[in-house]
Amino acid sequence: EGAVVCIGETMAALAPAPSRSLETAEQLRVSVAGAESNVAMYLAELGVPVSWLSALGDDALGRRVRAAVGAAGVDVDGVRHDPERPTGLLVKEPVGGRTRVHYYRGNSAASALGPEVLGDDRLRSATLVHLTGITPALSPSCRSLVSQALGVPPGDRRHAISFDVNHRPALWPPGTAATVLRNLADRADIVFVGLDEAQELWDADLEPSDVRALLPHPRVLVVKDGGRAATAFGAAGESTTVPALRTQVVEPVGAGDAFAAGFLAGLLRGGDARRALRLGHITAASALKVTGDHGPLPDRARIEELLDLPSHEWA
Ligand code: KDG
Repeated sequence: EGAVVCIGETMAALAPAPSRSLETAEQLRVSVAGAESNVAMYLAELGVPVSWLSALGDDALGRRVRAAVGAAGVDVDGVRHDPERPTGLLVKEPVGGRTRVHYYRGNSAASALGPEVLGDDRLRSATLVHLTGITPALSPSCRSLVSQALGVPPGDRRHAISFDVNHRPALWPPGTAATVLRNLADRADIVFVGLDEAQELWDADLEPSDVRALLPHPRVLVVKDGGRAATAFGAAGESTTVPALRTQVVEPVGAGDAFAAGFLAGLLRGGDARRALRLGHITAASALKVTGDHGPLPDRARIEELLDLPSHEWA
């Protein structure tokens, strides 16, 4: 099992307690929000060696983010602190049972990342590089980073590339996002996309198998149908569907990242699609139970027990 490298922006996040309003709350909880570092943190917790490459401000929030990601067991030695640009900030606003997200990330340190990141030594020894569709929305240099990484044909790559579509409508216009994200996703080896996200981006009537028709090239395509199920489409036309675990949902933010980490850890351990999907659901459940992006995983013995359950006892 080789190392994973996750690349992307992480911000400091501020949020009132779940039932409090942003307009009146006297205290805000500080946490760390970044899709790729979430994946890295969960991978580390699942025992996969992983580094995170990014840029942060040379500021208190940047040091805080770095420390939090590092404390989860992720190698953060390749993260730069930019003296010119600040760490990005995300503010969560609870509105009618949902969470609205406000970004303060224009001209952040990470928005100045570019293809030079791909020269980091860690990529030479990596088995897998994880990217998301958030990065190409951040700036032209960030978009070049992702398109250069995916510009090398799969057969010529040193490492596999996983790509979570992660459409963030607040970051770019839907028309641009639809084309760019489809082209990038179709060049990755492993792709994650939500069914609702695919419907918003590409066509309101899509079924999971239609998403495969739109993205035919990835060796593995995972279509996640919210709290219901996830389906993995393989290279030989096969597909495997595993229902989600029934869990109480406190806040869904971060669950997609947790799912991706669990699925990737399952594959890297040599598991088949069914075990990888199960580990995805188990990891996602721990993110669903908390307001932050990151909740505690069940212990290893419990995880093994869940992975080995006969199908009729699962979910
Ligand atoms: O993926 C869950 C959040 O942490 C994530 O949405 C924050 O990276 C983030 C973004 O850009 O939205």
